[in-house]
Amino acid sequence: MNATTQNTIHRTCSVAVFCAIIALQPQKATAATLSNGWNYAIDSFSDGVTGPQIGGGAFEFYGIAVKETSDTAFIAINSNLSLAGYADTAALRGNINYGDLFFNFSGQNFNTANANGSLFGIRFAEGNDSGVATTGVYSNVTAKSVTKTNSGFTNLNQFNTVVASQGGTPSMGDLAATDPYFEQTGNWTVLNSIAAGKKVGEINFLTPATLNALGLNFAQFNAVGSQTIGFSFNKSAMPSGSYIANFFAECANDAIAIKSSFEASSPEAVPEPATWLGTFAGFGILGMGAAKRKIKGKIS
Ligand SMILES: [Ca+2]
Ligand SMILES: [Ca+2]
Ligand SMILES: [Ca+2]
Repeated sequence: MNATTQNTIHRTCSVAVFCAIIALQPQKATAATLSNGWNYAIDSFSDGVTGPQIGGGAFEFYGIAVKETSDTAFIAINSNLSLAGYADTAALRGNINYGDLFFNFSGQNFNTANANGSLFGIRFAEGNDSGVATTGVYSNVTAKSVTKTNSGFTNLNQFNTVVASQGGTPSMGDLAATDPYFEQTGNWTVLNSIAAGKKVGEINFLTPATLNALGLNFAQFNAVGSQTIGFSFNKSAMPSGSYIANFFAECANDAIAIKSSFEASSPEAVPEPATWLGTFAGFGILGMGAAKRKIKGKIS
């Protein structure tokens, strides 16, 4: 092997290592964006599809934010889509509305969590095509697609391709548009609506004044959609820990996901039994060790 060949190999390796490091860097905006206790996921402002208009139309979603106290979770959405939905006689129930808001604490991708029935969901749009009867918080949720009956996209790849071809930038809030968390291809694979679930709590809508008093401020991120929708629910309806939450339009004309976490609902909560057992076991071992040392000390 001559020096030139060696040098080429060396450079090729360096580039490969460099690329591997770059690939390990998190995608833009995956880190929590915190302000006044709210965690924001800001979406692309140019990926809402409204007929031929890409960006800024009736289906543009700008952001979602989450805040919590010891017992209450607050959700806020900034968007151009009203809670009444977009009137369309061709759409199921006469409007293309928000789908439902999903929470996934399982660490699995959306389809796997859905297959396991481990999703949680919130129906917040009364006029949408949710499979559950009333607004509220649901556990043991399974999800369905309602894009076909709402003049929507067949799959996410189709949405991403249409947006990019018209000069828009598709994104999924805290996730990249092509993140494998969601199925990208196939027929009617955008699961955007609750099919079934068990009701475990109610939601309470929050006025703009209440949201302001809670320190919500989408405008600091230039998220200036015409609608700001807010609601709260009791955290006892959901687990604590890290989650990915997301919602789509019923037509999948825009969508946002946020990565966040809930603290345990009561900060004074006693340790789990397993923790106590572990602690006693630890004391036991320490005690035995001390006893052995004593005995050893006496013998020697
Ligand atoms: Ca958007
Ligand atoms: Ca509908
Ligand atoms: Ca989006």
